[in-house]
Amino acid sequence: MSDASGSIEAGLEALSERYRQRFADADDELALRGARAEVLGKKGELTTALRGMKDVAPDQKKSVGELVNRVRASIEDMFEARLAALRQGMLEAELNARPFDLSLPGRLPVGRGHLHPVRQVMDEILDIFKSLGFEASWGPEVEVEANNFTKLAFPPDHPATDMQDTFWVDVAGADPAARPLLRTHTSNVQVREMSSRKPPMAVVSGGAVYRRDDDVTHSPMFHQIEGFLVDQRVSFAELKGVLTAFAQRLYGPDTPVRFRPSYFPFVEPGAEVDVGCVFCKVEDGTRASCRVCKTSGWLEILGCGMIHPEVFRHCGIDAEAYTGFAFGMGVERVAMLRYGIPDIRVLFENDPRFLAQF
Ligand code: FA5
Repeated sequence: MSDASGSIEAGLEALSERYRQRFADADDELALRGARAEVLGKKGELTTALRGMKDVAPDQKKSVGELVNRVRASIEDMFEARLAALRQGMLEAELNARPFDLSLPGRLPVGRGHLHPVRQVMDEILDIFKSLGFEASWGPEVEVEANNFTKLAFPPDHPATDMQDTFWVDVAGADPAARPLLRTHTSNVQVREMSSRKPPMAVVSGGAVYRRDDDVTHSPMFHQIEGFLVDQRVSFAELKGVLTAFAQRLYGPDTPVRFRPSYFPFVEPGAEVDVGCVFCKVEDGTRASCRVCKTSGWLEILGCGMIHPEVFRHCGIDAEAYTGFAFGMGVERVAMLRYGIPDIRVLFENDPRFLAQF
């Protein structure tokens, strides 16, 4: 062995020993990687030591070369072993640490939520009818054509059944007599209740309905409330009494209420109910005219009428023995009038700055 190769060999062994200690002393991954760069990096100590190779005798170059590779591999192994040990230690520390309590309150104060304004108004309306003796019921939003249209005496070519107005649900192989759709009104609850029980009954129901509508006062999804009462000898007088009591509870006891003739296929006679405009009422109780009521002094709030005998027959109720009335209203419309909201779409944008106002 030449002097050069002997001193390289001794140097490499010392280097290897030094880095075994350096790696052992590194107590995190960053320090460990720093130490590795110092020995194996481009300007690292091992690379520098190899510069001495040029002085090694040609016949010893091979064995010194092999030694260098062994030392490099052994430093690499020491590094990997220490890295694995550090990672294992971190994992164990994490597992042994006190568990993070997900139920702890956040650092920033979080405002309390509340019911959506549409839901608040819907509950208020339902409560008024419940206090008048109506019982609450429920109906599905995906309905068959018969319960939404046919049994309510809509003629088959009625424009409401048109693709323009109704969302039809495409079900392959569905029976054409039971085509599914998204209900366009809550009057399906009338059909379901009257088909499944015997009068007398007074029912109120609220929920989402769907139409292909979209502008500042019409939304593709909105909410309605439906109510109906069936018994012997029910007349238009009871309809007027119940709906007047309702309107005056909702808008105030001195609110004027009027009934205007109107048409719905499932009632006869049919009417629309208007209340005196809540926006242009002046202090002495008289009403001026305003933009919201289009200078008429009246606001339409619901549709109603005496249940058509044809609807009773479709639901298996004796139309000779029973009469009844029904009504339906848009909840968003009531909420918009109550809070002076000019555009229905803000009710569904879920902007917390808007919702926090209710
Ligand atoms: C009906 O839906 C009848 N089922 C109501 C009824 C029930 C009449 C029982 C007689 C007896 P109409 O299509 O007019 O009626 O809708 C009722 C209310 O829903 C409207 O006055 C309006 O306030 C609301 N409305 C209708 N379309 C929309 C829409 N796209 N967005 C928001 N509200 C709407």
